[in-house]
Amino acid sequence: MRNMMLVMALLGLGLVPTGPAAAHAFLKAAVPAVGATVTEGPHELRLRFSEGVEAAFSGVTLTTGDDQRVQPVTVAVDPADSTILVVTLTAPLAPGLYKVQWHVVSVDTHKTQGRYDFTVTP
Ligand SMILES: [Cu+2]
Repeated sequence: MRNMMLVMALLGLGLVPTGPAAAHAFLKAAVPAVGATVTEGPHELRLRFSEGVEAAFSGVTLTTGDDQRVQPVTVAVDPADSTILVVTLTAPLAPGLYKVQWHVVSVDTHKTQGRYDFTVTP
């Protein structure tokens, strides 16, 4: 009984890998890519997940290497593909390190979250 409750709690946190059938939304790809170094400052970020995500309960926080928040114009689900979150920026990103933190609720209502960095060089 106690073990079952622990499993349920961990499932709620998205910490138990339960295979493709569970359909949690994990980050599959991103533009700029996870860990990438790009030479042109992007004007948007695209995060592709393994499942469709719910825009109302999903978000992306972008900060610079020295923890300054970069406020996007919008964070929205791509109208053509519900597995993609699009972060539209006010201007192309200046050179520097950027940290992306994401949290999503997939269409099956499960929460997942993660983070990655990328770098813009002059
Ligand atoms: Cu799930």
